[in-house]
Amino acid sequence: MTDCTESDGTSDAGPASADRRGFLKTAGLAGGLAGGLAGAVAGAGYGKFSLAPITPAAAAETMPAPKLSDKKWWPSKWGPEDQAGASNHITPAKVLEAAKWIKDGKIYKLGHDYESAMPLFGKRAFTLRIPGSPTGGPFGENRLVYHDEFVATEIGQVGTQFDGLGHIGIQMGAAGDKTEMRFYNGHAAADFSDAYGLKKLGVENCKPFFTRGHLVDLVPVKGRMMEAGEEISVSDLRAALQKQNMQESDIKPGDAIFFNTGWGALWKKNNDKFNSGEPGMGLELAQWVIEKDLCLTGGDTWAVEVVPNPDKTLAFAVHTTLQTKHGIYNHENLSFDGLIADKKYQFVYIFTPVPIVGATGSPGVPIGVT
Ligand code: UVW
Repeated sequence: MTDCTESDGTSDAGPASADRRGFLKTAGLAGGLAGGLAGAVAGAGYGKFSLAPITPAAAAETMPAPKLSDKKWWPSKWGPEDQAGASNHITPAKVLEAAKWIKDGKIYKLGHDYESAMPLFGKRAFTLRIPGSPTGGPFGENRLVYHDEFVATEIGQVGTQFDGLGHIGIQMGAAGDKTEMRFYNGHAAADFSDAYGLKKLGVENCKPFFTRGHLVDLVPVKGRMMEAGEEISVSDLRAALQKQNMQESDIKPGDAIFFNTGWGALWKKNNDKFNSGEPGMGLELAQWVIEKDLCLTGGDTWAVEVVPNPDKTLAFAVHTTLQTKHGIYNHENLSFDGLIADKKYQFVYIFTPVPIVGATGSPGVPIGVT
């Protein structure tokens, strides 16, 4: 069995990380780690008693491993250079197997429209302008006029969003030591993190998805919307499958699984509550996903995992477990209303991330075809 447990570091840069640190602060984690670093460095005889300068690498040697990450998770099963992760499951054979699920030719959009009114995590922004209005023209004697848009946003991390493998990593060494800030397949931030786009693990490395999708609707199981901080257990999953007349054994390697918690009903209705936390997967269910060898998880929430984690010392531990350690992708802020209205829980999930070179994620709306 593969280890599936760890925590995020606390040294994210950027405005959005302020909110992540808020969760960590609530958990009492940020201060604990900072104190741990100071203690470890002093205890090892560094500082004023040391003649050698304290390098991040030297400090890292004295650092305890991040919680639940006491062993390295690389090389990946797809090879030491792999950057495509679980999208490698999508082979021609897998596509043909999935295509058998298309029976009535109906297409369901599984995402939301992009607009400034959508809930945004932390201080992320979404702004669209049509300069000039119209932007240009008239051209030619036929007097063509045209509109172009200018969009300012964290393009891969707003609205319906697909996390690429360069998004989430673990600070394995000392704070700020990018040689030990590890991502999928052990790729270190020192080797690929770049202000002008990631040099490795950019979302363009992900292969297109065409695979079997299974929707697990928790609302009928609970008889209500799930609440923030409420974890979906494996027994909840099994209860939902039973209600939906689905067999757990029918969920195969390379398939995708989606969770409807009801939280998506808050979208644009109560953005503050939507952003305040969420129900979702915990480490037990993450382990089930790993054992099933799936390619992707998705849900009607902004992280698809339980926030805050019931273990208050952990932050986004499912992200680091599935994405960082196993290359299993995550599709956030989805909507399953059409599928649920038609009682369709199995479909072909189709999505190609927008191949923005060096991007951490992708916008775009996947479709479910039945
Ligand atoms: C984080 O960035 C932690 O979460 P998400 O992938 O949900 O945006």
